[in-house]
Amino acid sequence: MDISRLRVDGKRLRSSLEKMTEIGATPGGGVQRLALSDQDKQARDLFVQWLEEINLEWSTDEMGNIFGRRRGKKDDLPPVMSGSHIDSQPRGGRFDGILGVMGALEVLRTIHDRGVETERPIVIVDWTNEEGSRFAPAMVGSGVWAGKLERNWVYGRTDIQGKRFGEELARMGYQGELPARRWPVHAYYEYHIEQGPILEREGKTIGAPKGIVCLHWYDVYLEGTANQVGPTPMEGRNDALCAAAEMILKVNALPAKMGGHMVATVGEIQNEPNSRNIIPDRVHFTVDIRSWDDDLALRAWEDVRRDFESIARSRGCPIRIEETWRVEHASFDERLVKQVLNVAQMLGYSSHSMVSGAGHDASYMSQVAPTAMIFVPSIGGRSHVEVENTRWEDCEAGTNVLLHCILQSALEE
Ligand code: HGY
Ligand code: MN
Ligand code: MN
Repeated sequence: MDISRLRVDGKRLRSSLEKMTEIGATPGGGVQRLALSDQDKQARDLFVQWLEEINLEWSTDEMGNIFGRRRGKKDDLPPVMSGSHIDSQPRGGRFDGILGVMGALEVLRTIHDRGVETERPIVIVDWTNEEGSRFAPAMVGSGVWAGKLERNWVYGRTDIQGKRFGEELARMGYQGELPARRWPVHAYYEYHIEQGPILEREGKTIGAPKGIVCLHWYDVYLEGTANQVGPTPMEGRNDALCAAAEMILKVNALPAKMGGHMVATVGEIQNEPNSRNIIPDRVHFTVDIRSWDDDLALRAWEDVRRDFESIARSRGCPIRIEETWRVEHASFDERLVKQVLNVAQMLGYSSHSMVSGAGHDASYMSQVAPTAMIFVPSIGGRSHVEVENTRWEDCEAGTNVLLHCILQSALEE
């Protein structure tokens, strides 16, 4: 069989994605499948059912990562691995993460249907809690598996209701016996929507990122003095929300102040008691700083942290800061990145080299195995929103590139 003529079944890929979209579907046309939620479980159940349909042995480790394995002729060789995540953002998009899992599944279905034998085994993976929205930080499934995060620390993380990660994982029924501990991987490919405007602006179909920026996450807690808003004079107030407001604008001004390519965002805030006629006395907000230059991101944090402390002093609002999580910028394997570009060209797709501003499990995988990603365009550059969208032809194109990258690596001795 001339392997180079193999192509995936775009209709079957679309049907699987549409079935997954029904799980946690939101009124605005997006999905909500928060990590370890009932919707995450439902989607996982469907995923393993599909793995069984193509006779894949599957397993779950103690982080709930799901691995489906297809044997190779030389089955003891390190496998080629591909996957992403099933969990989503609140009111998230229909493609983020799930495209990479369904894409890898479509590749395995195609190989299965055509009876292709590969030298190396192939492993498909769903990584637990890539998003880090319900339980911070992000990418904990791949982070523990790669040996970069400590399992019990992750188990102890809580969501806004105080539910613990480890208990929710057990409740959901995907807390496996297998240790979440890495084993040798020959090549890891992650297929994902770009989540930005570059491919659409350049008119290109396939993105080949050279890597992913660093992600630094912080949590800031402020204490004020609650009081009745009417009788309490303005001077002498310790208004925790006003302190937070000043700090949030400092975060927003940080990239321009520091120069260099960086983004800095406050995405989440809780304000208590959150009543219109009580001066707020407890505020929590998050800070997300990203840059290709890890040192610049660290210097930026030190700078804004000094501002936070002086604002807290001047407003008489004691501050507590948690340096929650940092993952270094990821540099992908040059040979595999080149392979993505060559395969795109072989298949007749236009391509573009870039850097990923979004974090992915490939951030951790690149620290322990040769890694590359394949991007397809996000319409309007939108993601983490219900209107997130990618053309079906582009979904099929990216999956064809994934198919031939996996095959080329799996046929290597
Ligand atoms: O934060 C990110 O970029 C990813 O969606 N976890
Ligand atoms: Mn993602
Ligand atoms: Mn995401």
